[in-house]
Amino acid sequence: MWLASLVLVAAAGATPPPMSNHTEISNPWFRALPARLPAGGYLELHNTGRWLSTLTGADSPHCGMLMLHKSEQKSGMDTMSDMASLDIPAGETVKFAPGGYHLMCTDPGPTMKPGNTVPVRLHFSDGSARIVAFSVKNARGQ
Ligand SMILES: [Cu+2]
Repeated sequence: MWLASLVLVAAAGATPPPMSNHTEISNPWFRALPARLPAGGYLELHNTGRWLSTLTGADSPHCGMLMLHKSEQKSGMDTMSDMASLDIPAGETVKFAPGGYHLMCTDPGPTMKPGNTVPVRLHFSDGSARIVAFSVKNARGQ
């Protein structure tokens, strides 16, 4: 019995826990725009573990598509590109914010209205996932 527990503890030390378990999410929100324009999704991801966490995508029943995007300025132009994945190193925090990393919700459903809350499932590279409730705010982030 004692030996069996010891083996279990050793195994737990060697195998990283699911990424979704050591990635804390704070301040998740969508910026809803009029006329069903795409809504930007913002949040902070904090990796509380000793292992890398890699976000690979997101989906929501309230969005046609939900993509990982990065906005940046290139030679004075605003550009936006797809990201296949985003690493959150052990112990670090990655912020999604207007003008930078964002989730892009195309063809948002009628529930994407300020005051509502919509669920989003975040996917990690080890196959784990986490469902997060996003607050919907208006264009001014209120
Ligand atoms: Cu975008």
